[in-house]
Amino acid sequence: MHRRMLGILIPILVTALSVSAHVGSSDVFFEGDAGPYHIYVTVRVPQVIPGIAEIQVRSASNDVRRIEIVPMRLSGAGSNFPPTPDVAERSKQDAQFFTGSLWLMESGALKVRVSVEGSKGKGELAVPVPAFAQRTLPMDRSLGGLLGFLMVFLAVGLVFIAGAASREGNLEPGETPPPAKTRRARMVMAITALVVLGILFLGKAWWGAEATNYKRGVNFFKPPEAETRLENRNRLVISAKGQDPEWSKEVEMKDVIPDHHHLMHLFLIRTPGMDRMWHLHPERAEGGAFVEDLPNMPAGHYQVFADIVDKAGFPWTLVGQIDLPEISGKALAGDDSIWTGAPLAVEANYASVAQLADGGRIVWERGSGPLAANAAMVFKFKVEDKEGNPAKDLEPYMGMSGHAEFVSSDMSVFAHIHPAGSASMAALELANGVPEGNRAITADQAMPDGMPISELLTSEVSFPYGFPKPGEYRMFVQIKRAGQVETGVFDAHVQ
Ligand SMILES: [Cu+2]
Repeated sequence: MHRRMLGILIPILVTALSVSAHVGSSDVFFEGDAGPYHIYVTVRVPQVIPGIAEIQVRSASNDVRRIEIVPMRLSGAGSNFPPTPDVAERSKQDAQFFTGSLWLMESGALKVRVSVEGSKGKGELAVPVPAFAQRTLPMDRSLGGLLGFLMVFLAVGLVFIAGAASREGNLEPGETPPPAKTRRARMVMAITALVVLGILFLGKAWWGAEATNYKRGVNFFKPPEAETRLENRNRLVISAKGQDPEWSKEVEMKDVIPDHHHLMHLFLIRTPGMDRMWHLHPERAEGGAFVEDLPNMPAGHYQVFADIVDKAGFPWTLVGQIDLPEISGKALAGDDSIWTGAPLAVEANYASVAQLADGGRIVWERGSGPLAANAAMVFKFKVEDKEGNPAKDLEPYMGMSGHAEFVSSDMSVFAHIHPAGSASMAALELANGVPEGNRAITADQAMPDGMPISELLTSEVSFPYGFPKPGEYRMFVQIKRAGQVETGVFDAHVQ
């Protein structure tokens, strides 16, 4: 019995680990402004669809009276006609904390619209939620047994009821049924049994078709494979292959939309050890593949994560691996960046300070105490110049004050996070109706790259996020100072 249970549990664990839209990190973390109110939103996405999403909203100020939440499609039909919103419940212990549960009825690119009411009037925003079934729930054994027993009981009962009705239906009390009636009753019972068996058979076929459909949905949303090959010594060609054969028809590379300035954000991490990381931006070639002329790279085994956003606003991370020979390539340029340092596998560095190439440093204000899995947190980083003063030379990097990649040591978690949270910026813009021409960044964060930012950016950058499970993680925090992209790396042990 125990061994059989284990047999059921292990496949569930395996499938639960492989989820897309980031990798292994399906919950949504968000920070932003609903009109005059600064709020933090966490959406715990259900493992099965239809399923219940748990929504948590924290207001930064104490002047919020009421918060309403409602799920909608991210874009297209249905995105402008919300159903009646639910009122989020205010916590009794903490007046700035609100929670609610929402049914998500379909998979795909959804959003949760959050409407805030308080002493400064009304405000509203939408948080993109990529909803997808991550696994098939097995039926509980005792429930299965009970339902099976009820089915047999009902089926057999029906046959006997039909027989009894035809045999004794119009008898006087106490009268014995004549043999002709008994014979007819047997006929009726046989026919009823056939009909019941027919219904059961059709029911099983229907159940099977539904289950197959559902399983296909689960496969559809698994992270697509990044198929990579090297051409002409340093040209990396990346194409995508879904784990479901229909995937490539639904998600066409020619239709992916730009996400903070680029159609694809490609991360190459040398494994094991994660001692080198490249953040590159391949161009789309004819036929839909992406190509990147690689910079100088040492030979090694590389983990590939490539972020794209499909036309509906659903974020996908293509996942792959490639063995590369030593590459002498082009110089890094534009938004591309590299980090080199000590390997995680050999010496995890739990320091909260990361040295930068120019003598400056990034300090993680992590507070004390262990880091817990599944807790929504705000990761705050202070940037200092080489004198130890708050850096005054931060610039927007691809439209934002910072970018962070959270990667687990076994590569089962990869999340590319921004100050606004874990949603892709393209989806955030779609969800909030930012016009096409202004797609690079959300309206309230519009900061053209290259402009001096002393007035716009402070020396701090923060990211709302939560580790999805215990383990060792490496966090790459990327900022831009005086025209130069710099990466600070922090290791975290999560319990
Ligand atoms: Cu980014």
